[in-house]
Amino acid sequence: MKRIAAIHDLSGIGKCSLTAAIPVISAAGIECNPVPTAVLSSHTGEMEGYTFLDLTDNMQGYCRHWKSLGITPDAIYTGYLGSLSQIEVVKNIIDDLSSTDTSVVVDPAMADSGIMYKGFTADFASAMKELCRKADYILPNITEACFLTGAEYKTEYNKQYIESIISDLSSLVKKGVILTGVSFSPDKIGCAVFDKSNSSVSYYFTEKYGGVYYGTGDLFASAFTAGITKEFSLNESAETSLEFVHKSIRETYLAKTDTRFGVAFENHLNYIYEKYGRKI
Ligand code: PXL
Repeated sequence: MKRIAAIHDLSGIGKCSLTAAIPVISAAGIECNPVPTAVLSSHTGEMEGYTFLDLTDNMQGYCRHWKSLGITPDAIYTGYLGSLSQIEVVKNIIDDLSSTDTSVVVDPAMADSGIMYKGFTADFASAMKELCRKADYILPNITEACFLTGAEYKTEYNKQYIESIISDLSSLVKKGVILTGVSFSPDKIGCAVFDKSNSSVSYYFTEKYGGVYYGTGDLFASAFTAGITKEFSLNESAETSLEFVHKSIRETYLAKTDTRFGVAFENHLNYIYEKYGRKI
């Protein structure tokens, strides 16, 4: 069985980070090995009074033990990181645990809707850019892409704007850039996929529902990393991830639940299993 090391926080409420990565990667028929970066009582968006236990000091020894067990992940997937020093630790872990066959996927989770998540600064974005240089694939949303490149954040834009951001990001990575949250019309949203092997940009869209849906970036990146690890193409992995997230958002939108608590992805894990689970 293939294995993915997922370097993320564990948030008790909100269905994001590890509570998204573990079920999605498992449904794909891949072992998910978590490297918890922090333990929070909930994610930090639109939530007050959450608890936060930083695990930076635990991470290096945790992964050194894996190394002593002869563990080499097929992919290393990083998401929300709680501090600048944690980025340095994650860079070392990638160097220690990966082989030439290990895919490195970095989701530079730090911002959305034009602003940084609570507690993050411009310094964090610079450090995250350095982490992106270790990646085969990165999956920023448009806000994160702007913080990484210095581009102006816009809510209305055209293909030229998107492709100029992608072009700036492409020098950071080895294989591809998946820019999420791309929308050229009020009723459609999706992603732009840059394949560095042939310099092509492909677009995928689904229906757009109003509202902010927490954890969907993590669900998308988890499904994407699973697809790549099962050796589906970059474009196929991105398209499946988008469809999976779309199904989960649609159900949540129709149920009118409090979106701070995450989307109803559980009922759509069968889609991931059908797409990826059967392939060795
Ligand atoms: O989904 C991204 C994410 C992950 N983990 C924590 C977060 C967020 C976004 O707000 O706060 C703790």
